[in-house]
Amino acid sequence: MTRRTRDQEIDESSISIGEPEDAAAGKTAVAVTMKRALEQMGPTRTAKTLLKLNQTDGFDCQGCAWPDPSPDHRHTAEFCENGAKAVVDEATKETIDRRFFAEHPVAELADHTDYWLNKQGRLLEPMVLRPGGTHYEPISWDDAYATIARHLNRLASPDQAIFYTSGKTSNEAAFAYQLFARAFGTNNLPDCSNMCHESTSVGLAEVIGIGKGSVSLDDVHHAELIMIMGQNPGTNHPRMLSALEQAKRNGARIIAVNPLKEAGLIRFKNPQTPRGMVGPGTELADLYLQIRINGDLALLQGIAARLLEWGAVDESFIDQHTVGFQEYADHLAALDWDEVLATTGLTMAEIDEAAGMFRDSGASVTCWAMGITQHRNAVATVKEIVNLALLQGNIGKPGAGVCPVRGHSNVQGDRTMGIWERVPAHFLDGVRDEFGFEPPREHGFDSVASIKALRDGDARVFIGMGGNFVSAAPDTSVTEEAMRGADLTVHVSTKLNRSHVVHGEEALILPALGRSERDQTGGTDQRVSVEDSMSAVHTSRGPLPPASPHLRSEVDIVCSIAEATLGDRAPSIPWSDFRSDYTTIRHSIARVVPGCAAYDEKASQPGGFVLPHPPRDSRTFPTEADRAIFSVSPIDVVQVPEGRLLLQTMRSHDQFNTTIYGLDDRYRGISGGRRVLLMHPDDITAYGFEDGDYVDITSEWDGVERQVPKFRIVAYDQPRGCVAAYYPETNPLVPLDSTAEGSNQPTSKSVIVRLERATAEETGVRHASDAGRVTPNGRGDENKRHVQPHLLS
Ligand SMILES: Nc1nc2c(c(=O)[nH]1)N[C@H]1C(S)=C(S)[C@@H](COP(=O)(O)OP(=O)(O)OC[C@H]3O[C@@H](n4cnc5c(=O)[nH]c(N)nc54)[C@H](O)[C@@H]3O)O[C@H]1N2
Ligand SMILES: Nc1nc2c(c(=O)[nH]1)N[C@H]1C(S)=C(S)[C@@H](COP(=O)(O)OP(=O)(O)OC[C@H]3O[C@@H](n4cnc5c(=O)[nH]c(N)nc54)[C@H](O)[C@@H]3O)O[C@H]1N2
Ligand code: SF4
Ligand SMILES: [Mo]
Repeated sequence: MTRRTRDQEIDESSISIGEPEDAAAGKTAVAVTMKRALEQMGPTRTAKTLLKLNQTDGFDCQGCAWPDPSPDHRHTAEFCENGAKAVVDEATKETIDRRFFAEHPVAELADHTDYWLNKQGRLLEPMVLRPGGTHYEPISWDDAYATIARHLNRLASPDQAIFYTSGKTSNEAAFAYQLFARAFGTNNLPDCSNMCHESTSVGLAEVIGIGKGSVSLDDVHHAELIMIMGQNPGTNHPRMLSALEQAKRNGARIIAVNPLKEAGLIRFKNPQTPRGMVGPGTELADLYLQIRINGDLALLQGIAARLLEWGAVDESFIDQHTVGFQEYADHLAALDWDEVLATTGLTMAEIDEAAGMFRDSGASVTCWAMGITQHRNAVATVKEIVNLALLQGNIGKPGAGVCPVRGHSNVQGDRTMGIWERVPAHFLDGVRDEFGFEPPREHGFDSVASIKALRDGDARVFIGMGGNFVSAAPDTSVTEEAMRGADLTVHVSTKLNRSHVVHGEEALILPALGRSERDQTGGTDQRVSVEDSMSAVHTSRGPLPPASPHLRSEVDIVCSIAEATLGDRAPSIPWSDFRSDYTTIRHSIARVVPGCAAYDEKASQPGGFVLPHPPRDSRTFPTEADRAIFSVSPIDVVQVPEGRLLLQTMRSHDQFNTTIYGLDDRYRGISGGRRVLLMHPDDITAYGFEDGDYVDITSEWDGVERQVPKFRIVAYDQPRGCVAAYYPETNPLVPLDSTAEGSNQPTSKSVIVRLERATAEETGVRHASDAGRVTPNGRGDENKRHVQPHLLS
């Protein structure tokens, strides 16, 4: 069976549970921010960084993609608790040098969690793990580039290389990186977006003609109704709460749709105001719909059916701007209400109340995030959000729109710059015309396809521009084995993570400058640019001296790899000009990327500029039909067999994706550990357990079982049959083949699981991520005592 690592045992033994909170931010958030900042950066660095964060002359927060207010509306402290944590984590004074790597064999590092690895500090110089080696050793930058070039140039086909990107990469680095991959000869440009908002991009592009949201911050401030679905902004987009507070002050109402009662959706204590610091704060959700996991599509159809019955629709918008209305209306007229109620777990009165709020609103915004996109039918749900908006003409008018809230700070910009395995042909034409080579036209691998290609030996080299692919990807044990099969793995990184210690035959860690650091590549001060979740582009310039003189910028690293690899191939790409002056890259962006004319000038003005968005700007919809498209989707949800539960994997308040800052989830009342399973009190009893028991969690999919050991049950209010646990600890349970239809996004919020009491005598070998055992159905643990769970009717 299984042995847990020391890290995990510490986690298990130190968990403590209190009451969930019913308000976000306030005094505690400020105290936590200052304590972390002072501990890890000291007073001078703290002042230098936090006062420059999200200011027009400063740097863009490396946390989430929530937009900044216009320049004249910014505060001195224009950041949130979790933005500060992201900065502190990067600007920490802790560092790891070559002695650290000499002292710790890779095999030992692989036995630690991502939490421990990240805590060790900033990477300082390039490191290599030679074939058969036991330790990472220093390597010069030139030798590192030569190593990459050697591996890439001996591949049988350029399609055997994978160029992954995480969403922190600047527009300049992203543009250079995709250009390099395409000049090398492949569209294998998967990114974190494949696991994040891919379902959004696919769904929106199909029905409104562009894969991005249609609102501005001003629209949120002036909306009459805001519905927030599958999103936990108090933790993941905290400054969104300021925007929601402002909207409420302007008279907006808010509907929250979430299986969990998230503190940040209930009440906000704005630390910028006296009322928020010492008073009760602002109540946010007027209606809180505690929906069953994946019940959203049914809810949206229920609301729309009511609006149709009541005639609360915008007929002239429907006539002028849409197609497919009649089929959609017919579908809703025949809606099976029993199915809607069963799927949502809501009452008729609740759905009616939500529909009434839409009827009474002249301008509505719907926001969403991972609770919508990480399901099998996620693309259909995104299109259903659009259906509801179209019905009332809520696109392309002030105070209204569809608002996917993106994750990583520049994930949207990276896509705009061509980090996309299926980039449209006109983008490739632009590349060809600008740089005089014919880029490959065949689509490349997305994230899931990349894992399969590595697993099957069809890909031999993996390069990661930021990120932590091994921990972020689904099906950890399959992904880890796939990675170990590569000839070369390369990671451009700021901090140590699991993807460095689960490596190919040869491995490189290339340490990059972070956003908070001064970039003097080519001997001058360089700026970079980024795009937020609302298509606003602006520049960013870090204030701090770099953690080490050996760090290089991502732009520098990409251009140098390209030069070493391509030699005289693609001679018209000016890699060395790109590197010595990023303005050169911005000039190329202006000529290649749609909507980016005069890019350098516009991005550099205070507050930057907003990219064009035809539905938002002029109610034009560049779809196949040249109009917005109503779509018809069946209510087709995952059926959970008897005795099984539906697991969602989510973030705590103390992590940024796989970067774990600490072991507390303050708003949910959980502290000291992460190996917890949130479960309804009645389900706990029905399954024969007690609050505080330890269980092994097994997922069942397509005849294969995957397991993670020893999670502590925590009684937690949510719909019956639903459970929740943290990512990435539960990623071993997410089957690689279980992906959303149309977007191939892993279904991390819909995992069918069963629980068994954890046995005391678990032994055997296991890695720190507890890359769960994968066993054929029924042949797992013959001698484990199975607690046969049953559901109460
Ligand atoms: N501090 C911090 N900020 C972050 C991140 C971070 O890790 N830490 N990550 C960044 C990234 S990359 C992203 S993509 C975003 C993620 O931001 P979120 O999408 O808010 O992140 P999750 O924690 O995955 O939370 C999903 C929410 O959806 C709910 N949910 C789960 N299933 C369902 C469902 O079926 N229906 C509905 N209606 N709700 C459901 C969960 O209860 C939870 O509240 O945050 C970004 N910002
Ligand atoms: N089960 C489950 N799995 C999920 C999700 C989920 O909700 N549930 N969410 C998915 C989502 S939404 C996302 S976006 C992905 C995230 O996937 P990734 O983006 O791959 O993962 P991160 O944890 O954000 O990457 C963290 C690493 O990035 C590096 N890094 C940080 N800053 C910089 C920088 O400035 N430059 C460079 N070069 N490197 C840097 C550091 O070394 C750090 O260890 O995970 C996905 N996986
Ligand atoms: S809301 Fe997001 S971008 Fe803004 S400061 Fe917080 S983490 Fe940073
Ligand atoms: Mo994300």
